[in-house]
Amino acid sequence: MHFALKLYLCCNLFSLIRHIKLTVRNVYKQLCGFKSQNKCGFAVLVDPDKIDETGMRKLAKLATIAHVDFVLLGGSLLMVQQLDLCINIFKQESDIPVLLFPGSPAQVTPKADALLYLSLISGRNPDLLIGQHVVSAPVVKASGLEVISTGYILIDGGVPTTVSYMSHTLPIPANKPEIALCTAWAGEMQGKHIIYLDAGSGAKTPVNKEMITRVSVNIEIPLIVGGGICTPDKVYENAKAGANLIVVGNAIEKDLFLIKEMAEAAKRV
Ligand code: 1GP
Repeated sequence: MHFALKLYLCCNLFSLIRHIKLTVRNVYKQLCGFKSQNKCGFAVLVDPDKIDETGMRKLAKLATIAHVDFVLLGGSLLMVQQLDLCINIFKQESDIPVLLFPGSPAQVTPKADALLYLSLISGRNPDLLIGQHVVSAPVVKASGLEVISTGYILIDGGVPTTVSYMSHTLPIPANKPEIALCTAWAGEMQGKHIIYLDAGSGAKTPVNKEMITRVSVNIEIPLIVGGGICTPDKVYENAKAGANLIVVGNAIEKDLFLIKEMAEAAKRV
C-alpha cells in the first residue's frame, strides 16, 4: 500500500479511537441518560487515605465485574498525598471513569476523567459557594477535566458528619423535603448540571425516599444520592424513589464484596 495512504488510514483510525474514547468518557451524558430513561447507576466512593495499593487493585477488579458506573475519589481531609497514585493504579486495572469528589481545591488532578465541581448550596458559607471556586479556577480550567457543576445539598443524617463540621454549615432537616426541593430548584435555575443529596459519609440515617422522590420528580437534571447507605435493599429503595446515581463509600470499605449486590440492586430499577 502507498505510504501516504497508510498514513491517512492510520490518522483516521487514531481520530476514530479518540472520538470513541471521548464519547465513552462523557460522564454527564451518561448521567443525563440515566435521568431520561428513569434509570439508576451505581458509584463507589473511595477515600484515598483509607485504601492501599492492594486494596485499590482489588476494588478496581470487583467494580469492573460488578459493572459499577463510576468511581468517586476524594475525602474531607487528605492525610496522605496519594490521589494520583490511586488513579494510576485504578486505571491499570479498570476502564471505569474516575470522578473527583474533592474536599478541597488541592484535590484536583488532570489524571481523573471528570470533576464534580461542588457548590454547597444547602449552606451559607460563601467560601464553599464561590470562594474556593475562584481560587481553584485556573487549575481547573487548565486541567482539561470534564467539569460537572454540582449543586451539593447536605441532609441531616442523624449524626454530626465530617462534611458538616468541616464546612461550618447546617444540614437540611431530614423531615423537610420542601426545603430540599426549593434548594434543588434554586441550584437548577442557577445552572447547576446535577443535584447531589448527601446525608454525609457515615450517616446514621440515609436520605429518605420521600425526599428523594420529591426532589427527583420536580427537577429536570440528574439526581445523585449518597451517605449512610449500607445495604443492597436501601440501594434499591433509593433507586426506586428516583435517584439517578447512588454513591456508597463506607459500607463497601468494610465489605468489598457488597459491590456486586449493590450495583445490581441499583440497576434492577
Ligand atoms: C458521602 O455520599 C457519600 O459523601 C457516601 O457516603 O460513605 O456513608 O457511603 P458513605
